[in-house]
Amino acid sequence: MSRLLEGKLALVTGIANRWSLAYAIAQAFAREGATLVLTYLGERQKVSIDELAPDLNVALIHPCDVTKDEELTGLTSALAALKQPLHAAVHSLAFANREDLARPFVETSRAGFLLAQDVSAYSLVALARAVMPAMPEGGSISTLTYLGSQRVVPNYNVMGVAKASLEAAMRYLASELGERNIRVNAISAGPVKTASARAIKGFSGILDAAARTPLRRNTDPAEVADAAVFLASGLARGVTGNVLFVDSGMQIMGF
Ligand code: IMJ
Repeated sequence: MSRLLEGKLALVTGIANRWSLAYAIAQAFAREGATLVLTYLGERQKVSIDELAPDLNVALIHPCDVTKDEELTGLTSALAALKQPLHAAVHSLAFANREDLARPFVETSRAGFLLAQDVSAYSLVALARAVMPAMPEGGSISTLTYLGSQRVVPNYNVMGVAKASLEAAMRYLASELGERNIRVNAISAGPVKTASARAIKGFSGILDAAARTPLRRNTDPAEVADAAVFLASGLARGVTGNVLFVDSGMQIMGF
């Protein structure tokens, strides 16, 4: 059986722990034959990644704080040192201050707003610029987004604005990088109980909405991961600038 990512090198950011969507994506990429470059933020994530990496097919584990320009140029250098073309990159990163996901949106501070934009949206632009030199043969950049970018989801608040910005950035990048045969897309995942979601008050109520989705179930990280495999693979060679919903169909419902 041939595998969809055989012989490809893929960068996966945002593995915080075994529940991360990025980890499900890394597992699916490895299953499909990809060699991986993983980035992490801070010592706690490094410990997690070192534990998970042996099951993947990892060529490099590299620190990367996307709010620091020098860490992104460091990533560019580390990719160049591998001396093999990069075919895919996955951006699976977001952060907002906890209090901005709990109090009224109108209370959002300037600093909190800018922090969410920096980590969750601008980082896609910065990451795209950092990986471009390693993609001489073209490639695929995918990011993770959420319905809260287009609709009001209780408490999503400043992250909803950041995801709207992320999706728009994805389209502008798709438009510009197309001439290099680099495709840029977003996957809009339904609610999944990751570390980023568990921290949210009322999250189990959100999961109960699964009963009203067309597929009558919650989103499985493996479903998101298989969509990421598709976008990174040649099967998606004509797909760029899209938001692909992997959400049991929740997005189409009006009640
Ligand atoms: C997050 C907040 C409110 C509602 C939410 C979420 N729903 C879902 C999420 C319904 C599914 C998770 N999600 C899609 C996110 O993008 C989460 C981002 C996030 C989470 C945290 C928690 C801990 C923290 N900062 C965060 N920043 C971003 O301190």
